[in-house]
Amino acid sequence: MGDGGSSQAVPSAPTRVGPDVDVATVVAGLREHGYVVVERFLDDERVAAIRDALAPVLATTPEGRNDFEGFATKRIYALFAKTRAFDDLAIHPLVLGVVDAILEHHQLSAPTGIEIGPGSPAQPLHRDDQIYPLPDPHREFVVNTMWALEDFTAENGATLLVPGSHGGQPRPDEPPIPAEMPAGSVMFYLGSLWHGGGANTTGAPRLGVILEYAWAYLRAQENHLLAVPREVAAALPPRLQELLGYGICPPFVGYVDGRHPRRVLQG
Ligand SMILES: O=C(O)CCC(=O)C(=O)O
Repeated sequence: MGDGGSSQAVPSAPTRVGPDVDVATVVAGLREHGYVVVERFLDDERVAAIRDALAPVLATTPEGRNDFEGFATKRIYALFAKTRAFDDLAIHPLVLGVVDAILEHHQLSAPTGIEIGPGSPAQPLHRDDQIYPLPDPHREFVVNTMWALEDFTAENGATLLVPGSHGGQPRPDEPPIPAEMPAGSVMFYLGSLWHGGGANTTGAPRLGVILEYAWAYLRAQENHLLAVPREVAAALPPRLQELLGYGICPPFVGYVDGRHPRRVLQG
């Protein structure tokens, strides 16, 4: 009897997992498919608390200025200046474990609330790593998380993505699929995955928050040092401070007057 080793199919990593998933399973799914949805990571109570915290912020947030932002879409920039609702999630062990595994040294790049308004058309498909003009193929240097603050459906603008389109490929021909997920889910996706916000054909907005991480040797999309007031940053957990720019990348990228930036923050 042969050992059958060469003919055995390698089991595919899942793209949908439950909230008790481990880091290795998410990383395997990301490497194979470019995205993984962790369903119901947050319970209903937490989702409601986040929505309550964001409601007054959204009330004063203008709609977008171009096709990419979406003329009927509101974007909450400077998120960590405006709410404490994501402090623990940005440094959750599952999130950091996954981002550590793919990026090693990283920082928050573009933490943004995204409320796609009724009637909004689909956002152009794009890759989050495209803003950095580096030739393909390259190592993954962006990992994003999309936190669903209500059920994401094909109708209300669930993020559209092309499974397996990561790794430095040109824009794929096949149509994207909607990443439908129940409220409280978080979707991890690689910066090289082709995706975009979906069209919202319903009468209600679709609210999600992206916490995007980028390789720490790159410039973060948002300048957190100016976006988040220093006294706010000083009260944050140390790991979150680092992710918001008060950290160094080995050996010493990001120093301030020869010292670790956290020492400057602490005065
Ligand atoms: O809102 C979404 O579902 C995705 C938005 C997005 O990809 C972006 O703005 O870069």
